[in-house]
Amino acid sequence: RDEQGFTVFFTGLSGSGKSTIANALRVKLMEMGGRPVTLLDGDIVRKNLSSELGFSKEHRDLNIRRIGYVASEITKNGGIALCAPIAPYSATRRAVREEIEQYGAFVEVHVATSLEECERRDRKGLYKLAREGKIKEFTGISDPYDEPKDPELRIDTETIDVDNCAHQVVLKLESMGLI
Ligand code: GGZ
Repeated sequence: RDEQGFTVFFTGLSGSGKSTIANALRVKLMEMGGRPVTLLDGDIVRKNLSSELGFSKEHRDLNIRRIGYVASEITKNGGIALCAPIAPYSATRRAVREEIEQYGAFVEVHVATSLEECERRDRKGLYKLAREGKIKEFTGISDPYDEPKDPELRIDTETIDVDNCAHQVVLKLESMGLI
């Protein structure tokens, strides 16, 4: 049995479905038994680890580096870390990848829900507020999102359901020999 630690790093727009898929994946991995799984969700990290940070490039980068550091420690110790921040900057994602690959595998999953679809769903009403200028520096509206060029996996949430999305990640992890 392979006990190499690894990190699954979801990236995508607000409302793309990162948290939902990461949670479904967490349940699947836990059902497989044995190994501890730590979910570093965007919301939870912002509340507990990055509560003083806003959404400038500097603060987003600091937030992602903190997530990367925690994930690298988990990976180093043979655990499984699931991260689900927006992580809009490709250079920062690459830095986190390099940090984690010293200790185990880094599996970047682009939750590729289009801006149009995220805005149409607008589950939390944030896109509307961003369009009205009531939220500044909002990713996709008034702040950048660098599309991942070469992720291990790209998921289309517009045509497949959550359970199936999580299953695709499981298949990828199996094909990489990680589970
Ligand atoms: C993007 C924002 C912003 C701005 C508040 N831009 O859908 P949500 O609500 O739950 O997910 C978004 C979350 C993004 O935090 P992250 O830590 O994932 O971002 S980053 O990786 O860039 O550090 C959204 C909410 O916070 N939110 N203001 N201006 N998202």
